[in-house]
Amino acid sequence: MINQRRLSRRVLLGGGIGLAGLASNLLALQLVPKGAQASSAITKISAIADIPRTAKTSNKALAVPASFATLPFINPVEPLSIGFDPSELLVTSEQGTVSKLASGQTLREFTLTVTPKTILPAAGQQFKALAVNGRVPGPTLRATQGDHIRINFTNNSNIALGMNFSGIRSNANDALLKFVDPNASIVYDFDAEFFGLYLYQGFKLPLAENLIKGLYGMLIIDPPTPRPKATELFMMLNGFVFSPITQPLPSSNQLYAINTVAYHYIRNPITGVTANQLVRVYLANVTEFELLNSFHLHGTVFNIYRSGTSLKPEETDSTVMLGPAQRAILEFTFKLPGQYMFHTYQGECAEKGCMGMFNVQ
Ligand SMILES: [Cu+2]
Repeated sequence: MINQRRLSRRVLLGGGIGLAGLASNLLALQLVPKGAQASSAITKISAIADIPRTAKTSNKALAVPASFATLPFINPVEPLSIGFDPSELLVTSEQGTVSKLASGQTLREFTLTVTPKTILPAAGQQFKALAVNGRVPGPTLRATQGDHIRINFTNNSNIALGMNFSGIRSNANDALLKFVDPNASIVYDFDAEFFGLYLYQGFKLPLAENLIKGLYGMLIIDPPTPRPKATELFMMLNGFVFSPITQPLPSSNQLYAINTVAYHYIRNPITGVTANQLVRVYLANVTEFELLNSFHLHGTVFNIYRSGTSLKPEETDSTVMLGPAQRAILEFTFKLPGQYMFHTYQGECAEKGCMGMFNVQ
């Protein structure tokens, strides 16, 4: 108990102080009864992402620090009501159906289907999304450099749209030139030529509402020699606008999140991480309208691999800024057990949902 208290104080002192309100919120975290903290530890993380997980997440409503009660969008969302759980999205990736082409090259086939879906980024805040495979973000697709990727894409929405694969050298990327009609399908074929952290992103008209509709997901191309073993997490910084989009376009969103549901990882802190264990976050910014979004982590520093296209980190920091559609791989360890908050450094975005917590053992 003494250690716990001393650690909390240290995290408080070492954490970000630039955001008004966060320090006091963090202080309040120390006051949560131990039992409440334990009951909130529900997210199980597999050691590496491509090991099938047997752990299940609990969906029960969780206690949050008292001072968080005044924040907008803090009330819990029942994952079963929207058909996907951000605790699952955080740790789940797809390897595709694997076979060999006549050339001997590995073929990975994925299926992506766009369907209109009403989601709940916060309690009582319905949003009409275009979900990919029933979820926002769409599935994290994973291949290895040298593979051939085939994506069987079906548009079950009522508007024409196409999927773009950012950073891939292929004319499969001309989504704007190859809109897929409602209830029609197309096959995207391309090589996983260079390792990195990429995006797939839908295009439709009007262009101004592309990202907020939820038409996106990560495409990870792993290097031929895998990165070191780590606990791997997939986080997309996203946002939503509930009012109709009109000209002039808004300069901000009305709700922000990591993986769609505001404050999800505050109510459901990430567990399964121990001190001195390597954590790797695949981070992408798909926030529309803001010029920048960011990820800041308390109490440690991370190596930053921008776009995931290098095996050498470009910098080491506790904050990374990302423009729209930019990505980075972050690697870090926690020196000591305890609670570690993460959030965007854009204050408005943090106070409207873009925050979370690690409970490190
Ligand atoms: Cu902070």
